[in-house]
Amino acid sequence: MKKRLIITAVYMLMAISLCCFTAGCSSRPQNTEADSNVKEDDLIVVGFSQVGSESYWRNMNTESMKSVFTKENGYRLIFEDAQQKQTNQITAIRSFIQRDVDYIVLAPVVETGWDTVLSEAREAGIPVIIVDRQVNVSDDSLFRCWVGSDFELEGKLVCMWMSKYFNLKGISPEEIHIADIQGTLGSSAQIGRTNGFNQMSTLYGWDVVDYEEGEFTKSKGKEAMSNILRVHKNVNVVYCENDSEALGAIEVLEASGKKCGSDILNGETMIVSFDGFNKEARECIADGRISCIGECNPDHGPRVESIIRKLEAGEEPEKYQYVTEGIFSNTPEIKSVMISGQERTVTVINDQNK
Ligand code: GYE
Repeated sequence: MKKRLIITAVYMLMAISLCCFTAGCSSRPQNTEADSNVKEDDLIVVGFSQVGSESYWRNMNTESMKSVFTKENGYRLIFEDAQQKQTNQITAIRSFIQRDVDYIVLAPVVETGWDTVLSEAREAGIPVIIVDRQVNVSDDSLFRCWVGSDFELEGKLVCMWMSKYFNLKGISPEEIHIADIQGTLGSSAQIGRTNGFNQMSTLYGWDVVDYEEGEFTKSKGKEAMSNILRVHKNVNVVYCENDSEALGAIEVLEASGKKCGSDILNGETMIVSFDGFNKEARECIADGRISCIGECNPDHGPRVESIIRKLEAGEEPEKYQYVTEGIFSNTPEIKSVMISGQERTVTVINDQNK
């Protein structure tokens, strides 16, 4: 920011002296070459290291970021896709430091392993904003702030919805044989959703039959579902840690002759998942093949932009900013779920609003 201010001041002085020389100080500066340079140099340069393009959620998140960090809004965005690899993210951050960007925005693939590179950013005096998943660092002054979802709460809310549904239909805990298709191991979204699931399944006494890694992708979701079906013939609920995995799981279940739906007492397999903004997943909720989705909002672009505006104005943004999220389902009887004093509304998705 300091660098931009100095450059801007130098160009302003140049423009003023040019104006005084050619037309006297009473007229406004003409559109000189120096002016157009001022505009380019005045842009706030943001280096964004994105996880990858593993899921529908991720693509929407990328779009959200790209749509706000535009030249018209006063930014130059350097976007790097890490293809789900932390080493690529570390390389990207180092290249941002070399290019002396104004801000580094990091959507970290996993939580650990960031201390060294974030110290390098701090030494270079570049503020780091963490978005979506979190980092687990020894010193949290290595980043200015974080904005994203409470993944453990999301997990608990979905489990709470299931419990309400089972009570409503008179399904007892021993009848629940549930498998968890996990997201990328070590990512906050996986850690939180798995923790929420573990706590609630223990609390309710469900029979947890398996955990399989699905890496948040449709193809891995399919592999995971095939593995589960091979070993656990009795599985009747699948807790998918995102919609991409859920769509993969549904394909496999249907190909093996099973019907996806909430009526587990009559042989259906219940699918629950997270995210909720993808068209295909919303159609599955509307037609009953997905029973419940914990909302995970991907629209972080405007949130990160407002953090940068605060920092530019010399204000201190809140360190941890949690986005409030609800639940999507097709069951009108369950209107809300409440956990740890937090009540969340259930939005019913049907053919009209899918
Ligand atoms: O739920 C999943 C994506 O970190 C919240 O990552 C994000 C998760 C999201 O691949 O679809």
